[in-house]
Amino acid sequence: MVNGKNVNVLQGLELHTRVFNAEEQKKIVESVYEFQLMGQRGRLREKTYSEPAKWMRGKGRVTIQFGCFYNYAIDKYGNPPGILRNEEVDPLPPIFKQMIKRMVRWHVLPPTCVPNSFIVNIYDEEDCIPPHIDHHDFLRPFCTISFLTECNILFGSNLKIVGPGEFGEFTGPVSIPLPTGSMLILKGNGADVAKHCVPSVPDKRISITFRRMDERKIPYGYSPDPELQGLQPMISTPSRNAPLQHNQIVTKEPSSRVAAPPPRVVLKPIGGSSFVIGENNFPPLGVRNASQQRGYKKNGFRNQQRGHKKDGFQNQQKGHKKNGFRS
Ligand SMILES: O=C(O)CCC(=O)C(=O)O
Repeated sequence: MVNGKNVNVLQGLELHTRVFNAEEQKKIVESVYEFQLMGQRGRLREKTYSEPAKWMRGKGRVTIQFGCFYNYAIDKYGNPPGILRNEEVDPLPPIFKQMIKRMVRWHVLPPTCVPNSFIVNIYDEEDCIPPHIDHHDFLRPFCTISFLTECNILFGSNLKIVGPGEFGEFTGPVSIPLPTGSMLILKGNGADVAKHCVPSVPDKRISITFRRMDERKIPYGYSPDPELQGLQPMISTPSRNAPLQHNQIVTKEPSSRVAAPPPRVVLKPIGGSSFVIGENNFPPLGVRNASQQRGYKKNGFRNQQRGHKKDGFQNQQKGHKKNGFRS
């Protein structure tokens, strides 16, 4: 109930699973760790990287912002939450632009709302994100992609903080699991009526939230990226599946109808259809060079790597092979 009326707070949410395969997830995660290291070494613009002091359990979420600087809360200069147009952050790196291209080509995001900014959230075990509605300095739809560890995201017009509030314990009417490699699209009521939050996560987790800035809020020093101009969805063949009639979020894995490659855009919750995607449409994400590999090992990411295995990369890999799901 919202203002005494029955409202479907899930309207507008879509969960697309297996948008990025295990190998791609690994490359993206490695890239995130490289940026984290650069941030720690002062090699990113000051506002790009933020690592709060770990003064309390569940309070240490690292953020890396590209495209614009989003001010989460009123700052010491009195700036309200929103995009700070005077601040500069680093531009979108290549691997993340490839991700954006895929979202548009696979009909996951419309060409009218191509993301031009994103925030990486690096959660340690027990970190959380409290209930919020994303600022309207960003257009709808926007999306968040999950890596390393599956967790739940809660939605509701009235999310409750349980206990003292600092510990990431929240409750809400709807809990949606976010599998690794999946992309959650937020628009409609799901973005604007419902709040969402991620309660304290069970293990290390990374999410990347891609958003398009409102034209009026674009930073003064920002130049549009030519690579992201004029992106168009791929021509698609409507499936013979009947459109889904429900208005609840539903997840499907890639269909086994098509021999190779299987469709990866798998869900359109309301009156949508699936798409059959042709071959060679998406080059593998991110080609790594030897020095990057060295950096990865040298910087202690091996431990993370073990974490990956524990968190199911290997299982996913087996799944991909079984289903012939390849780039
Ligand atoms: O970590 C997530 O999946 C959610 C991120 C989020 O809500 C945000 O960046 O505003």
